[in-house]
Amino acid sequence: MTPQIVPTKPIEGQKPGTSGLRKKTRIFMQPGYLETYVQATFDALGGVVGKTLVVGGDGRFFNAEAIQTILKMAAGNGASRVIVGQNGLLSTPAASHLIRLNGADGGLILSASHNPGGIDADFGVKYNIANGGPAPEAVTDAIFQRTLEIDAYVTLGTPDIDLSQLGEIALGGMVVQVVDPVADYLALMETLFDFDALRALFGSGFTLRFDAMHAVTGPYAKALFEDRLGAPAGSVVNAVPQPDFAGGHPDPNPVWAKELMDLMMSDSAPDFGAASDGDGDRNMVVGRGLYVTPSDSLAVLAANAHLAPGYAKGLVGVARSMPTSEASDRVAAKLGIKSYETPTGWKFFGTLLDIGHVTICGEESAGTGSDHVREKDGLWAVLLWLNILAERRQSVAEILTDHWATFGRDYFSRHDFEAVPSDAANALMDKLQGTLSTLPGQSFNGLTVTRADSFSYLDPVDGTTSANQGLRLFFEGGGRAVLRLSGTGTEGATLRVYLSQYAPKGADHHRDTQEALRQISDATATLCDFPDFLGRTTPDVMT
Ligand code: VG1
Ligand code: CO
Repeated sequence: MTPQIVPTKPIEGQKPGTSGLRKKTRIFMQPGYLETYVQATFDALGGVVGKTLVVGGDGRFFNAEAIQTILKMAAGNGASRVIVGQNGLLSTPAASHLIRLNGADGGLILSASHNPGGIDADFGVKYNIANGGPAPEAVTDAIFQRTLEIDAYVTLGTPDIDLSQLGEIALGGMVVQVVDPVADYLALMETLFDFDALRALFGSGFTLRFDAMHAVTGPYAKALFEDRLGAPAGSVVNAVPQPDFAGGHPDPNPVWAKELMDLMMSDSAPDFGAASDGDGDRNMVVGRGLYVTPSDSLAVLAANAHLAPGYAKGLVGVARSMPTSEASDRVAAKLGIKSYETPTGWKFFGTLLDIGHVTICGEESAGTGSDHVREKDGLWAVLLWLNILAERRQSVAEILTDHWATFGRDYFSRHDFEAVPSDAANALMDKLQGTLSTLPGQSFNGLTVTRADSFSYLDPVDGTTSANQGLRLFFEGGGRAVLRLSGTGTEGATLRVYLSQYAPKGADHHRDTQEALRQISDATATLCDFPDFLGRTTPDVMT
């Protein structure tokens, strides 16, 4: 079979500096569009001749068609093997694991993560490197550059292949290896957690509700919790992946996982509630009557990880993204281990994990993970929580109360202003950036700014600098506001405002979160002229 060379034209509108490409599904469905991006990726890697790749996605609309396209292109470009999840499914952490386990050269993950799916919603493609993690900026920049100048892609004119059966199929000179998406991932989890203790926990009547949000974690969670660990049938809900996530927004936070939140706040709440996002890398954790912020979850996991067999030797270090609260830093300080503050995005943790500087990482956006893969991992976080609960024999609320009594509490919330006209969002950020140096000493709504800066990160391993990673305002009394623009939205701009307030040991740790953050929120709105730039002061989503 001779590869076909198909003329194409450059792709417009990709955001440089972001991992992969996220666009409206209909844009991806334009003839040649996905092909052009995939070819740009292959070209930026220096080609894929003789290489092994992992390919899979979260099952959203266009997943199946996109995988067929990619398989034919990989074959046309001379790849030797592609490992693909059965029916094209792979969660992001499972794909990361398969890349590592098989020593693959990299992988393509098809997902727009927590963004809605469907023909009128979002689709995405991202490339992961041989360590299993998101491509670093040098690679994403090379891909971006290539999208601007590309003029042809290469494919193989063959019929679609059947991905419903496990096994190997020849596609031109390439082997397509269809694997069970769940099995290897489950085996990895078994090496980290005490499955006997977890089975005993469920055997003792402990109750769980896991909401897969009609996305990719359904089959994983069912196999894990119900089949292996003995949780009663029905513990995992919304477990069948749907192309449009049943019209929902697969973002595990109190707003989009409202059904789960309502249950957990009710009299019939189970002991533990959790949810994951479209591609399975995020997690939400809820105790009976208590939502655990991702920042607190990271801190609690770091403080208690040694209770799980995979972390019994203790942690080397903990890393968090800059907007994430400082709760995990306090744990690291007490444990006498290193803590790192990186820009938003999992790729920045990769170098620290590879060199063994950290064991656990987390982001305020509901991502937590460890050195077992190079992506955040929703089910891993849930299992670590369950392992800790099995050992401590306490409720989530008791563990949190105890944690705050030991370390103090970092009240935290993120306020998102969505679909803001890009001009307005950029003007707001530009103005704030321009006035940063004048802010210290000034008061807004009775609160004085002590320090203000733009976050810049020097990667201690590869020596690269990432500037403009968010504007930070520090207030008297331990409060902080961070402002940055989202890199993952597909409509206008999303302004994220991250608010935190430290309540030290002995202070009141049981206030309403939004109430505890009110003064910082108001001061930030005044300082940034939200009414002028955004025409409003009320965010669309508060998590
Ligand atoms: C968001 C989150 C960020 C996360 C990224 C990818 O980015 O804030 O913490 O790493 O999504 O997560 P942004 O630029 O929109 O704030 V996922 O679950 O989409 O892989
Ligand atoms: Co995700």
